[in-house]
Amino acid sequence: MTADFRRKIILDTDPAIGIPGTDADDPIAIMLAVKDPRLELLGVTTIFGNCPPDLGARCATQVLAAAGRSDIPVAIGMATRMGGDLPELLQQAYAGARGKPGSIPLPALEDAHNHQHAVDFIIETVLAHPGEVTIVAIGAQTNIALAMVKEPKICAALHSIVFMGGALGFNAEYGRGNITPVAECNIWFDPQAADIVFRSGVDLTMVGLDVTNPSTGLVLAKEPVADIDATASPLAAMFKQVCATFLDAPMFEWSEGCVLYDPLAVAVAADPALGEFTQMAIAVETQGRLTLGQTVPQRDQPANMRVCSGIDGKAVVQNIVSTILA
Ligand SMILES: [Ca+2]
Repeated sequence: MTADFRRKIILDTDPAIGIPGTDADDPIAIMLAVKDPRLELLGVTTIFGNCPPDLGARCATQVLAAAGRSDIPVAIGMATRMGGDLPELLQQAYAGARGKPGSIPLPALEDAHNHQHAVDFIIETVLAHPGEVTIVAIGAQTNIALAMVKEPKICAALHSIVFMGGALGFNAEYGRGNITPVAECNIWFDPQAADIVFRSGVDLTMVGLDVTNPSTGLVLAKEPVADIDATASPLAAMFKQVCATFLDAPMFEWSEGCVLYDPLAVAVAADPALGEFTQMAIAVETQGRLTLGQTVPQRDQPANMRVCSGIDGKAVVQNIVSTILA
């Protein structure tokens, strides 16, 4: 890597800060995307997931402000799946605590986005930098799939997509599913969208539950979070606050600490040789009654993505923390 090269990325995310019952990994991924010197963050696009996308835009704006990067645009994306519906469990969650600001004050909505829809932001930004933009997708893939449908030229114009999503079962304990026994959240949230992305022909890298789990060491434990000096910078304070919300009300009972699912996708975008990778053909189940959203290896098909199959999670976590706090 040369010193003057920075990979241009758009971060498509479902960030929530200070909202009980949400994950801390999206805001940490935004912080890493801003701070990693190998990346140039062109914009943040929000999608439904941890919270609705308009609330997510307010959260992203607050994180960018803490990082001193209010110049980075935030565009609000889809509030539903491509089909226009929203999973029942999210409708219920958004009617409760996950539909409104929590313990961290947020800017008003009119101050929290660039007044352009995420789908159009993706299209315009990718076409403005042909061959250069990587989308790091760390939520449902609805915005990206709709951008591909609305302007198919972006498929040839994209450099690549790195996504956190899916589960293949390499890891018997964690590598199957987290929202259903066989499906991972981001893919299950909109299987039709993932199917379009997987068949797009774009250079794809999958960072799934097989590596984003406690067995690889990819856990930000309580102790290092407690050790962060919140007076060091607004970003350090935000980092600590965001982790505290998650540690107080974890989304999954996998471990004591924050599993850094989404930041790993950002880290892989910054360093494509970060772990071990396997070329595979992966399809998405879009029909199954019990298997909706399952990511299925296709033995007889040509590979359509490189799959992250091994990482030194402990080293990755240390690197992420030191990069954000640098
Ligand atoms: Ca996410």
